[in-house]
Amino acid sequence: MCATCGCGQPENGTKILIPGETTFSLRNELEPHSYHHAHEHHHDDNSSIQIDIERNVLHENNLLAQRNRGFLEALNVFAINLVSSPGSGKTTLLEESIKLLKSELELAIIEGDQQSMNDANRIAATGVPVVQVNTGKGCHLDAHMVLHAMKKLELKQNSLLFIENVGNLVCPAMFDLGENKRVVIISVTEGDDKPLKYPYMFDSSQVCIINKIDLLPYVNFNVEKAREYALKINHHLQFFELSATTGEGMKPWLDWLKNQINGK
Ligand SMILES: Nc1nc2c(ncn2[C@@H]2O[C@H](COP(=O)(O)OP(=O)(O)O)[C@@H](O)[C@H]2O)c(=O)[nH]1
Ligand SMILES: [Mg+2]
Repeated sequence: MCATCGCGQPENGTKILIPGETTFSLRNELEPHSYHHAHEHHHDDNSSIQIDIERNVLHENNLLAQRNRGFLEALNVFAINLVSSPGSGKTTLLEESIKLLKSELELAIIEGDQQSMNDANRIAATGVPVVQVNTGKGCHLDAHMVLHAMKKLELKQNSLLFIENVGNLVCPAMFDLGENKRVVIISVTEGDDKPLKYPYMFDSSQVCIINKIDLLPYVNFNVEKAREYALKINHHLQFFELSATTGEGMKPWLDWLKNQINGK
């Protein structure tokens, strides 16, 4: 078990796949100081064991995230970590963004899901390089998985890397992947109180996309309230309101991406 969030131990059952190619599994980069280290210590109660394991898991992840950051910096690659609940439109936003950016920028994508190649196949259809990470029981990507996926992708210099995290507004908040920016997406079908219910995700992100605005006439979602709640959690958040399917509001998002890369 991953003691930080209670999901399956990330090293077990994680697979990295490329559409049309064979699978490979992960080794632990930082053996022997593995996730299981803490249970060798003596503790008086269970809560202190829990805290030690959590600290070790996150400490190990943070070390690898720093390594990823160095890897990305050396190649001058800008990395975006896309986080949201399942179904908010991450893959659709990626598909549409890729179509509009691929003539100008070198792109690469890492897709995270517990199972299936569905999203990698959708991205592969756009013609850009993609790897799928299946986390098995794991409910988030971690820096170790991303390191292997980046190596498998053979990232080009000066490119833009999108990482679509596993759909979950809780656990991915705790795992730094070494990204340059974290972008949280909420869709208008999810309710405008999500920032209050899942504050850590909004606190750890720099950008918040409100997606599916084409559905606003049909749902009870107050955009101003959603923004107000999110800003209560993190007053630095920058917002984009868009519809990945109709294309409304896509331009400011794409301009922001291009500015990030040019201004880096
Ligand atoms: N109406 C509407 N539907 C959308 C929009 N973006 C995504 N969807 C739909 O939402 C569903 C989930 O989208 P997907 O991209 O797979 O979400 P993910 O799980 O976050 O990757 C699909 O049926 C999409 O067609 C949007 O802007 N408007
Ligand atoms: Mg998806």
